[in-house]
Amino acid sequence: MTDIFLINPPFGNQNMKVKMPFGNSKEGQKMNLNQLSGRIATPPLGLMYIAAYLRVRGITSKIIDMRLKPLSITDFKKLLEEESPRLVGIHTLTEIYDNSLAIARAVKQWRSHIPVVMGGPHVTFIDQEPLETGAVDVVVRGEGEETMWQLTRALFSSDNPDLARIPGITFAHGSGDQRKITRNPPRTPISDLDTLPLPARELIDLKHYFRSGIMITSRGCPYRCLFCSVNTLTDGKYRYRSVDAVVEEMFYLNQQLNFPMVAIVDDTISAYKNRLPQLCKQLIAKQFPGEWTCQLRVNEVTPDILLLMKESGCTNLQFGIESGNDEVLKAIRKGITVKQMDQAMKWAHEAGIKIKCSAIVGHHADTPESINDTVRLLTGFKDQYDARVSIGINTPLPGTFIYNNHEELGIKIHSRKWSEYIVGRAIIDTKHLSRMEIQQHYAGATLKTTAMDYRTILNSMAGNMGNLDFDTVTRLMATNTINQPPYGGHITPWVNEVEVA
Ligand code: B12
Ligand code: SF4
Repeated sequence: MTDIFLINPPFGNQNMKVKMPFGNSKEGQKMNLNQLSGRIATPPLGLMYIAAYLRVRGITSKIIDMRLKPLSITDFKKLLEEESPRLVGIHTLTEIYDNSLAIARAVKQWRSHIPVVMGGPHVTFIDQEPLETGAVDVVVRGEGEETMWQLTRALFSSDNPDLARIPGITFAHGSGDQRKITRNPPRTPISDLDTLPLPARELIDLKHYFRSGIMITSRGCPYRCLFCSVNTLTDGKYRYRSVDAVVEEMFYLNQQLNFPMVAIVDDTISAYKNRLPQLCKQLIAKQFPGEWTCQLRVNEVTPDILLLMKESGCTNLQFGIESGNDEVLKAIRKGITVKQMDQAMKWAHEAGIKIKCSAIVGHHADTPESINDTVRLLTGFKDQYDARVSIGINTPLPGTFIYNNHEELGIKIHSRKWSEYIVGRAIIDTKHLSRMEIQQHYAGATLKTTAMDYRTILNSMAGNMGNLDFDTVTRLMATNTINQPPYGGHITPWVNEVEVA
C-alpha cells in the first residue's frame, strides 16, 4: 500500500477539443493531446522533491505523471481502488488547474473522506478557489516539503487534526453551511537547500521523458520582472545549493543514470556572482564528462565566465531577452539592456555555446514599433549567431505584478478561465494593443524568427484560440499583414470576430 499519491496532471491547452482531461478513454476520446504531452514532458521535480523528503521520514509515495502517460478517469479510479492511498496530492500550474480540479473531484467521487491536497505555483496565489469547490481540503502555498511532512503527520495520526498550527497552508473545515476556509501564515522558505534529499527519481519512469536529466541548483530569483511570479512565489528569498552538492548531482545524472546532457532548470543560475565560475572550475577540475545547459541573464555574463562554462561542458544556454526595446525593458523592470544582449550573444557565440533566446510580445508598454524592434533583434541573433528563438504572449499569471496591478498598467484582462492563461493565446488588451493585435503580432513574430512555418503556427493557434479548426483560422488570417512589417498596419478582426471565450 502507498501512503500518498502525488499527481502531475496532464496539459490541457494543446487541443481545445478536450472535454475531459483524461486521454484514450470514452470520456476523453477527443483528446489527442496526451500523445503530444508525453513527448515534451519533463520529470516533475517538485513532486519528486516532496516524495524524497517524505520517504526519509517513513511516508511512501507514488508519483503518477498523467502528462507522460494518459490515464482514463476510470483507470485512475481503479488505481485508487487497488492502492488505496491515504492522501492524494495534486500539482497545479495555472494552465492545468482545471485538470488538477478534475482529478480532485475523481478522488472525492471515489472516497470523499480521503484528504485531497493541492500545491504548486497557481494555488500558492489562488488558494480559496479550489477549496470552495469542496473537492480540495488543503492548499499548500509555496514550498511543499516541510509543509507536506507536517500535514501528513497531523492527518495520519488523528481523526481530528489541528491544522491551524501548520504554516503555509490554507484549509477547509466544517461542512455544509458551517464550512469555513482558514489561511494560515506563510512558511519561511527552506534556507539550506543542501539539507534536502535528492529528488526521488526512482519513482518515475525516467527513460520516457523528453529531457530527463533535469535538476535545480537554486530556488527563487532576486529580480522582480513584472511578468514573472518567481519572486513572490519564493517570498523574495533566493537560495542556492553548495557547489559540491551541485557537482555531485551532475555526476550522478551523467555517470549513474547515463544522461549525456544535464539540464539545469533554475530560474537564473547566475544570480549569486561567484557561484557559477566556482561551479565551472570544479567541473573542469573533476573532468565532468557530460554536457550541460542552463538559463541565465545577459547582464550576468562576461567573456571569461562563458569560456569557463564552455570548458566545463556547457554546450547550450538560454537567455531571457523578453524585448528588443530598451524602453519596454525598463517598463517591465527586466534590468537588462539591448546593448548587454548584443554583447552576451556575441561572447556566447565566440565561446562556442549554442544559444536560445526567449522573448515576449504584448508587454503593457509594447507598441507595434517596439515589437518590430524585438523581431529585428531576434532575426539578427538568428542570422548572426544561429540562435534559436522562442516567443510567448504576455500572460498575467497569478502572483505577477501585472496580474496584481493590471488596471494601473492599463491592462484589461479578458478571461478568468485559467485554461486560457497560456503563452500562445492573447487574453489582454494593453493601452497600445488589443488582444487581437497581440495575437497577430505573436503569429508574425513567430513566423519571422522561429523555424515554425505558417501552417504550424496557425495550427497551434487554432488550438490555443478555442475550438477553431485550421481552415477557420486560415480564413481569418488570410488578409492580415503578418508577412509584411511593420506589423500592426491593417489588422483583420480576428478574436473579435470569433468570440471563443
Ligand atoms: C523548470 C521550470 C520549467 C521546466 C520543467 C518543470 C518541471 N518539469 O518540473 C519547463 C521548461 C518544462 C517548464 C515549462 C513551463 N513552465 Co515552468 N518553470 C520552471 C521553473 C523555473 C522551476 C520549476 C521547478 O522545477 N522548481 C523546483 C521545484 C522543486 O519546485 P516546484 O515545481 O515549484 O514545486 C515545489 C512547490 O511548488 C510545491 N509543490 C508543487 N507541486 C505540489 C503539489 C503538492 C501536492 C504540494 C503539497 C506541493 C507542491 O512543492 C514543491 C517542492 O517545494 C519555475 C519557476 C519557479 N521557480 O517555480 C517555472 C514555472 C513553474 N513555469 C511556469 C510556466 C508558466 C511554464 C510554462 C507554462 C511556460 C510555457 N512557455 O509554456 C511551461 C508549461 C509547463 C507545464 N504545462 O507543465 C510558471 C508557472 C506559473 C503558473 N502560475 O502556473 C513558473 C512559476 C515561472 C513563471 N513564469 O512565473 N517550466
Ligand atoms: S523573469 Fe527571470 S530574472 Fe526575471 S524575475 Fe523571473 S526568474 Fe527572475
